[in-house]
Amino acid sequence: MKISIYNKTLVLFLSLLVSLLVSKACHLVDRQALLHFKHNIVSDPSKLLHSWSISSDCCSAWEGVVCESSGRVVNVSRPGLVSGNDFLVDTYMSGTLSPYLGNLSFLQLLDLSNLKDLKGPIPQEFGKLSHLTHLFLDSNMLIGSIPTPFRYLFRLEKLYLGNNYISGVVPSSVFGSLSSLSELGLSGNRLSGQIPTSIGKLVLLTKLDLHANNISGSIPISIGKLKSLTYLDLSENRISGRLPRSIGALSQLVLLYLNHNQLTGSIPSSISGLNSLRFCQLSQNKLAGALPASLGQLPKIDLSRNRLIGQIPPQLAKLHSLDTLDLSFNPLGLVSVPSFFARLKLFRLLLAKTGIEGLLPNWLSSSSISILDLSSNALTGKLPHWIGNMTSLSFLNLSNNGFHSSIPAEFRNLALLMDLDLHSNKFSGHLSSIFSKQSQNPLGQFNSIDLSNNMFTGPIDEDIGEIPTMASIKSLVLSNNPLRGSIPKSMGKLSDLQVLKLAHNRLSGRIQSELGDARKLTTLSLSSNNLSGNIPKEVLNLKDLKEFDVSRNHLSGKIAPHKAIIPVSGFIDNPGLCGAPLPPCNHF
Ligand SMILES: *[C@@H]1O[C@H](CO)[C@@H](O)[C@H](O)[C@H]1NC(C)=O
Ligand SMILES: *[C@@H]1O[C@H](CO)[C@@H](O)[C@H](O)[C@H]1NC(C)=O
Ligand SMILES: *[C@@H]1O[C@H](CO)[C@@H](O)[C@H](O)[C@H]1NC(C)=O
Ligand SMILES: *[C@@H]1O[C@H](CO)[C@@H](O)[C@H](O)[C@H]1NC(C)=O
Ligand SMILES: *[C@@H]1O[C@H](CO)[C@@H](O)[C@H](O)[C@H]1NC(C)=O
Ligand SMILES: *[C@H]1O[C@@H](CO)[C@H](O)[C@@H](O)[C@@H]1NC(C)=O
Repeated sequence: MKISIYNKTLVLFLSLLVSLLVSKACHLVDRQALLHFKHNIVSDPSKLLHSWSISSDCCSAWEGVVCESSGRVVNVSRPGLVSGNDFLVDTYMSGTLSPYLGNLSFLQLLDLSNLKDLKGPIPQEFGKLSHLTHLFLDSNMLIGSIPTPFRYLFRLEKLYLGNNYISGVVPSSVFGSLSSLSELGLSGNRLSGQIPTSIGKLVLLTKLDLHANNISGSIPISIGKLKSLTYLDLSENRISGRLPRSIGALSQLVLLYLNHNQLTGSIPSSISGLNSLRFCQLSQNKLAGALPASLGQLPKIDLSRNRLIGQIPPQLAKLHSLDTLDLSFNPLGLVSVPSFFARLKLFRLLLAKTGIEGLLPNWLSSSSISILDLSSNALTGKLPHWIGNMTSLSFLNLSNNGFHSSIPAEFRNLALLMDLDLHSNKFSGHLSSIFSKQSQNPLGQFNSIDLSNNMFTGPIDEDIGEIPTMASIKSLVLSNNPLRGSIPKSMGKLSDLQVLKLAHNRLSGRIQSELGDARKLTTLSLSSNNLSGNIPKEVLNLKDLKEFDVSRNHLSGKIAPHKAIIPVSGFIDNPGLCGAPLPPCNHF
């Protein structure tokens, strides 16, 4: 008895010793498979596979290869993007995926993600990798369809094939059998067809990302069986039909993105059961009917660009955590903004084209809204003096309304305002209250201003280029006003200005050569004014100039040689102007 136990222990010890000694000696089949993979890689600029040499052992010497003690390869990890605590390696690898990789019968993890340039199809042979738990091939240039033999990957837990050119349908048989799957990422491909009903069998799924494909059909009712789902992104597809009531059963759901589809019908009331929901996007669909009375405790509600009608449910007033409400572009017929909004602590309020009429609601004066979009409504009357009390404003869009007044002096108090769009109203008077607003810090410097299609008479402030709040403006659009005066010389000092549109005004005087100092200008539109003199070569030769239009003025002289390709239409109707692309000067 004793001896026998001793013998057994000895045998065990010896076999352990042997296994330790021979461990890490790479199995020939695995070695062959990896070498064949390397063979099919035609470019490896960062030498990710440099250590994979014939003369060394694949288990002990090859970077990114991990074996188990018997010498079988279990993990292969050579992604193109590796981030550590304070480093980030980003590289690529060109080539195709060798079918030999299918011979790595003990493989658990294959990570060839983010290599950017892996081409060709995913080999059918990958269906033989029956031990595979993790497959990451995302962010490459892979084509073809998802191989049907994937249905044999019973142990697969995470499958990421996103950002490739994978086409075809999402095979029903695959979904039906991958019962261990917890994360599935197929976004940014060219997948079409429907989401198979069999998806309901993936009960362990926590993350499902199919966004940015060409998926059609409706959302299967069986989706309600995915009780562990926390992340569901089906946005940017062509999914139609109604939102199934069963979606309300996904009580773990934190993120629900269904925006940019063709969903119809009303939003099911069951959606109020999504108690964990924090991020929800249903915008850009064809959702109709009334707004849901409850959307859980969402901090952000974006139902913009749908076909929703009716009033805003008063229950909304109880959403103390609501910071964003976007109902823009729905035929809501709101008439007025409900006054209970005053009690919400909103950061962003977007109600463009929702049928609001009349005066700007008074309660706004005491709100701390930062982003306000009430554009494309039927607001009228004056811009009130109390607008200056909305000192938290950073973005204001009141375009496409019927405001008719000058800009009150108090507008100067909007110290944080960066983007202002007042186009297509009947605003009149000076511009100084806008341009020379107060601002203590760079946070309040203007980024964009659009005052086009109004009745502003100006003139444009002579010192516009020296006003601190204008120092980093990128886009200034003042077209279609009766602006008088000249184009200030100081505009050349707006060193970040990319877009300057002053067309259809009554500006006179010369185009100053100093305008050429605004080095970042890409678009310069001065058409239909009363400008005279020649076109300074400094302006014509602005390095980034893409769009240039000085037509319909009184400019004269020879057009200086320039690199930008400017069509004739950009110069026409200036009686004194000549030279390419207009007819040569000696014709005059
Ligand atoms: C292989 O990868 C899996 C999944 O990331 C991991 O859990 C496992 O620890 C790895 N095995 C070895 C031996 O590194
Ligand atoms: C999307 O699928 C439809 C057919 O369902 C097809 O006509 C269309 O070309 C596809 N679009 C893309 C971008 O693949
Ligand atoms: C705007 O602010 C001024 C100064 O703080 C205050 O006197 C005035 O009552 C406020 N107006 C409104 C409408 O809240
Ligand atoms: C303001 O809203 C209109 C639509 O109502 C839109 O076209 C415009 O781009 C918006 N302006 C800005 C600066 O976003
Ligand atoms: C156009 O400018 C000239 C001076 O350059 C001026 O005499 C003339 O009155 C202006 N015409 C209009 C319509 O403003
Ligand atoms: C496994 O891979 C296939 C290609 O898919 C090869 O044809 C086989 O020769 C290879 N088998 C071995 C044992 O290396």
